[in-house]
Amino acid sequence: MMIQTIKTTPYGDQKPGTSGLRKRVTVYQQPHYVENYLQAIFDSLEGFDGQTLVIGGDGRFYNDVAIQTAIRMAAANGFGRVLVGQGGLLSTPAASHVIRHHKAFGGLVLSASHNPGGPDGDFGIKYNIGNGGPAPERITDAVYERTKVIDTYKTIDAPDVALDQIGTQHSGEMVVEVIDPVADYAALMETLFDFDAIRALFASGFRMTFDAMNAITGPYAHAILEDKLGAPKGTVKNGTPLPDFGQGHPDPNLVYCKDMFDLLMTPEGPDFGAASDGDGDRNLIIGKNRFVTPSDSLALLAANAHLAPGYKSGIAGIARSMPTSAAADRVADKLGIEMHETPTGWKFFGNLLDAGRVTICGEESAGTGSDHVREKDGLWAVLLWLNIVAVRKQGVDEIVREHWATFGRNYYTRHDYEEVDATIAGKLVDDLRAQLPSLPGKNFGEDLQVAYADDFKYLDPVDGSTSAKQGVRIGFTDGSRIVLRLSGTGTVGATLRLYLERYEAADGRHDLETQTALEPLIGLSEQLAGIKQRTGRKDPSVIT
Ligand code: VG1
Ligand code: CO
Repeated sequence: MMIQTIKTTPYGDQKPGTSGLRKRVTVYQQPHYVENYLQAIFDSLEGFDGQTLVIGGDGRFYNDVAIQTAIRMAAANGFGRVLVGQGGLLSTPAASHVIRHHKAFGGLVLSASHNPGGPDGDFGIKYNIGNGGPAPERITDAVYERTKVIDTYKTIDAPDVALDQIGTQHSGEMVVEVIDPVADYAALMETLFDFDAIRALFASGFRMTFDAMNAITGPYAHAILEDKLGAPKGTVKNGTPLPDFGQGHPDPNLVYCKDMFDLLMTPEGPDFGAASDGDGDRNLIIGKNRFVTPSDSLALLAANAHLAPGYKSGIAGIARSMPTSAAADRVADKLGIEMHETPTGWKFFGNLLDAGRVTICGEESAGTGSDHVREKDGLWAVLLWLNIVAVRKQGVDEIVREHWATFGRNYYTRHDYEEVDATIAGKLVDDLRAQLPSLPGKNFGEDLQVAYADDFKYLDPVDGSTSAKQGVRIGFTDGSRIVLRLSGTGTVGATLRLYLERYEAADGRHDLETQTALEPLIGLSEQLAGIKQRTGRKDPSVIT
């Protein structure tokens, strides 16, 4: 095997964000851009000689090109074996499972998740470690440092691997196994959930619609929901992964899944609607006449997890990202289990899951998951919901209402301002940060008194590492919160995320319209941060 050492020069913009390096496809298409980043990853790792690397992506445009490059470079850098999903496909949670199941050294997950794809869309590369989860900051920081000085990369002169052909091939001396992307994952789901109960639910006439958004979950959803669980053919919509997601925006929220939402609000509509994002790690859950906010979904799944066989002996603890509502905290409190608040991004859950301190994790951005893998998992959340509905023999709306009547309701919304001028956005957050010391104790209107105001800093209780500047948060004595942070996944300008939350007790009013319920906080956040005034925007780009 002739290893080639190719000269290159650094790019200044290869800093991994919340979840890997996400850029426009046109940026990734620059000479040596992919190679530089991959070599920087390999240079930041130790001890992989002869080991296994998992590679797979969400099938978006450029997936195939980057995978062939990655395979040749893995061979040149000394990996002994690569496991790659057929067609280059692996959903993010499936990739996490394959890494764990086959005891791989790590994996490359190629995705820009919910960002649009195609030649003018986005692409992304993320490295996951041997526990199946995204590399922690210690590694992503090292990768970034390496990208700044990289001057050579290693590859081999070998033909492309036939990605469509399941079975063993070689790239140079390295073994390449093309695997069925669905099989291992589907088998794992069968160990966690009561498939008989869900099958009986479908057999009884329960109707569901699942939108795979022309993205990666199509093959998984067809195989699990329709083939194994007996949901009628046609339950899964847009089930073939397309390189440009059919020109859609594979973000399962109420903007891009508006049609499904509308359908679920009609009497003729199905009983249950769900969707997942580009790489299959997010979930949208809508019951008949009831959209479940992701923060509520986390709390509900945690409270009911014991109804599924995989969690029948209970859960060890719950973790949520800081901006996620505190609904789950009330469940943890009642169950008497650990509760953790981490920075945004799944990489911060890995240590807690590995240490067995938490079983279920979630983020307000439509991500929920458990210790079965080390990524959030869209279909897992859907299956757990179905399992709960099947066992409780109640509809989603009824389950949600009972939950609020027991724990109270955390009204919650997120306002995104996308593609804002980065300088204005940075200054806006800095200015709000500067006000923080003066806020505690202050009253705003009749009900709002500031209890604390800070910039979230996380101390990892497992390895003692710290992560500062993870978002500005202003908490009030009644449990309300205003949180503001800059997105770490956008590819153009800056995205400001404003998160608002208000608690209403178990015997309080649970039927207010969300934006109305949060109006005083929306007004106050404008008064304090001045997003509209400073950006000139009249409204948020997306409200979830
Ligand atoms: C967003 C979400 C965050 C999520 C991340 C990756 O990050 O807010 O909760 O973990 O996307 O999700 P940010 O930095 O833009 O707020 V995924 O499905 O895009 O891999
Ligand atoms: Co995703």
